[in-house]
Amino acid sequence: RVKALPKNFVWGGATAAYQVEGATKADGKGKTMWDDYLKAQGRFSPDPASDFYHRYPEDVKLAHEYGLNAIRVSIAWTRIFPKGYGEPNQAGVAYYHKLFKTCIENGVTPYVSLHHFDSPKTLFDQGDWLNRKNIDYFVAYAEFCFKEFKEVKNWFTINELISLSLSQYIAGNFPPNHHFDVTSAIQAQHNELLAHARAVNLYKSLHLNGRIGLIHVLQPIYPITQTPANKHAAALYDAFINRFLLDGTFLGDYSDETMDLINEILQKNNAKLDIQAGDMAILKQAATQNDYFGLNYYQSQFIQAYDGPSGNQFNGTGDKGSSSFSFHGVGQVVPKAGVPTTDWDWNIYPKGLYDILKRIAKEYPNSKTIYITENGLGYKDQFVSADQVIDDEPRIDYIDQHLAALLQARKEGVNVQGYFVWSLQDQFSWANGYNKRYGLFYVDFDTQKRYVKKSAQWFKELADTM
Ligand code: BGP
Repeated sequence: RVKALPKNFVWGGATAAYQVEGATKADGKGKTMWDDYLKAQGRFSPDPASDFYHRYPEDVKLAHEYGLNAIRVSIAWTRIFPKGYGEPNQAGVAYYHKLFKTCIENGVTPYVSLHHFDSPKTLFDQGDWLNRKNIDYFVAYAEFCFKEFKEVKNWFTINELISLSLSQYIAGNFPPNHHFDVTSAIQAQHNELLAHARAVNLYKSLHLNGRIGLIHVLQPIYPITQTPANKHAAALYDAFINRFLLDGTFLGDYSDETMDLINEILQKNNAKLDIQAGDMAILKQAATQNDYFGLNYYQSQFIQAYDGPSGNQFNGTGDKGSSSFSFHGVGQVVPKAGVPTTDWDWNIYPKGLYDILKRIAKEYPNSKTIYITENGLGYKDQFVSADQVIDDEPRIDYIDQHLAALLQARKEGVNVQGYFVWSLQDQFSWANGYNKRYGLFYVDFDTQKRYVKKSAQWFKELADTM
């Protein structure tokens, strides 16, 4: 097991507004793209989630007591602008001032994202990120937050552009549930990159005393065997989910090699990408202005070449072995012997984190300082009794192995300065509901009581080594 943390390491827990706050109708909050969708689906409710809207003082205090010096939170766009634009909702503004104050008073530095999968319903109905006007609305919302929340010194624009676009338009497990709509998936990525870049350029021009970046989840893609066809499949899928976004963010340009791969995918799927005059200049200007990079890592994928029809099955229940993913002309996800998986079929592969950190440092030096902004294990934690600490040993193993990978990369010169576990407390998972738990603290969703897990105690022991 990892014995000690580096001095001054950022040691945090992560949350996202819609997954923890609950109170989806409180104090003038507007609907997100999820509210009506979840209701119609009838599987689970986003209320009260972890009731963080009311219980944040308790959670922040727990974070502090268990040695965390940082927390990731997101601002719910629709608490500030219920429709996504217009007049700010003062009750929402007041809530976030109180939250940030509580964090700062407890020595738990807030790292704040502006968009974490919770697009305003009004804007979602107008095309969400596929509508270029959405970019203007986002930048206006960002500008308001930058100027209003001066106490925030660490910003992230958007969380996981690829997960949003892939889940909305390829895998179909987020609204509007399109399957293999390749045009929308690539266009949403480009438009979100533009929104990010414009927000960064604006933030820098305001000369505020703080830092800004964005968050990508990266999934290293390995060919299942080293045949030329499998290697090419891996390169294609890597371009689609990692490289296009990394190039756009840190080169401010899609390299020729990246575009060759992307164009091959587009051509095979009768899809297209619209890049307008001036777009690339905006990306270019932002590429060197990011202060840091938030890297989320959960898993790697193993790919084999595939030319059959696209199709997928999403495992949103935790029934092991129920997922599949085949992308026409790109590749098919296959299991790799010897690589364990979670109940939701996510590969547990810490070496992937080491590999991706080394790659980022080498190929994208503009990423500057890296923080692991999410990593953790979805697990069916078992509550025994109120006086018994919840035993989540597999989570400790998972985090420990990934921390070891991080520290190894750091030893070899990669500038990683922090780690946020996903998640601080158990919370609502978008397409999985409530049985996929990630927290250091167990939440009884009926009573909203918090209980300590073994992983929280272990987190504290490590914090004490700093
Ligand atoms: C990331 C998201 C989080 C979180 C996490 C775990 O993609 O940024 O919001 O949910 O993954 O994913 P899931 O809840 O699907 O298990």
